[in-house]
Amino acid sequence: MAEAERTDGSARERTITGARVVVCSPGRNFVTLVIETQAGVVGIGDATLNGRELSVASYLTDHVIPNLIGRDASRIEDVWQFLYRGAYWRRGPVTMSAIAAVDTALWDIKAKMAGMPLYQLLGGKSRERVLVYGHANGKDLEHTVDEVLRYKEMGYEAIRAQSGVPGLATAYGIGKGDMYYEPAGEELPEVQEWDTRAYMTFVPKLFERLREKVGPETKLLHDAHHRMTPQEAARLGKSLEPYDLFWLEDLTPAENQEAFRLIRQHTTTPLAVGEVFNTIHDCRTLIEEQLIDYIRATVVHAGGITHLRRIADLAGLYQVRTGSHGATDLSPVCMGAALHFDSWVPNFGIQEYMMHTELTDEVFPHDYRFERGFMHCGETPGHGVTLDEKLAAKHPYKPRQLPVARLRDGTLWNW
Ligand code: GCO
Ligand code: MG
Repeated sequence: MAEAERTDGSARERTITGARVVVCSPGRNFVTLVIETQAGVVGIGDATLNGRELSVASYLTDHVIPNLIGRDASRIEDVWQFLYRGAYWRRGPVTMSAIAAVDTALWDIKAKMAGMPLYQLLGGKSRERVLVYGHANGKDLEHTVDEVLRYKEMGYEAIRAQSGVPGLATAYGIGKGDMYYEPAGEELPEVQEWDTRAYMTFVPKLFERLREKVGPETKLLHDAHHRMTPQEAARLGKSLEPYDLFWLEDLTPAENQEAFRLIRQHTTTPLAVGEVFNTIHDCRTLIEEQLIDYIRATVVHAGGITHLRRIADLAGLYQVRTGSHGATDLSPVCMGAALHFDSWVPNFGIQEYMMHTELTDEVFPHDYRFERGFMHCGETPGHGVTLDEKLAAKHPYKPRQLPVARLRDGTLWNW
């Protein structure tokens, strides 16, 4: 019998009877929250925070789950408010990822009980398919050009290009293998060298060549990964204007949102920010002053569907569009939920899509699919992603941390 059919919809049936955290490592670490109800309907949420997985797992197990047992799973908003306000200590990546996991699991349960795919509960589809961008990463300029052309062959209409920089041993975004990029490689952080000048001299050359090769149609994106000062960021944006980028991402850290005023005054290159944001407060000024074009907050790190929707609605007032983070360190559970969100959200821009490994896809069976540059969420009730716990148990947690960056003189910089 299907889960939805077992439910009689009464309050007793909706009671949360159990919840547990599953940490597994099918190629990389993932944290998943599983919530069970009296009716037997189960929902899951992603709680993965790259390099800090066990902190979220512990926050969930020690402080969140005891508060969930006995509650009505249908009261998503009230549970969200309880976990956010009720903790007294607000915001932060660990807390907000934990809240996101609960929120995603509860939306999954509600949609399953309603017998509907999640996008229907959000208000139905605003589009037929979800535009995604893939990652073309090369060790040098020529290799990156080849990779971009390879992604174009695969049907991508939007491609992010990252390249090794002459004179720098490592650069953000350059993976070891061919298809799968994963930055968290070592038990203790790998130290990578950084030189802004070398980078800023090189990047315009890369995009000049890329634009020549791909023509005017392909949407090209680039991630600067927080390395510039605001003034350098402004100059980089200006120097890339002739190559008509879809966006330039994370030019400078955004704890100080006002820093973007300077960048914005000097360049018309579209700006994207937000993968490390947890709440609407992290981007309020950026949005209200129209200092960015795309907000990259995501389901798992920004408090779940419930909170991401608030961010997107604020952004919509200012013609800022969504462009959610979708790296491999966000599990397929997050991707599934994000695709339902993307299918609904009126001010959708683009979705980042990095393929998970085959093993990850086996541990998290799902009904979303990629087709010639676009993703499609499925029609299964819920968000359409499940967890094979038996298989997950065969791939236990492995300690891994993200790299750090240092300038040539040894100064610690932003990775
Ligand atoms: C992106 C991101 C990622 C992050 C990673 C950190 O734009 O996809 O910058 O690659 O570096 O998610 O865990
Ligand atoms: Mg990024």
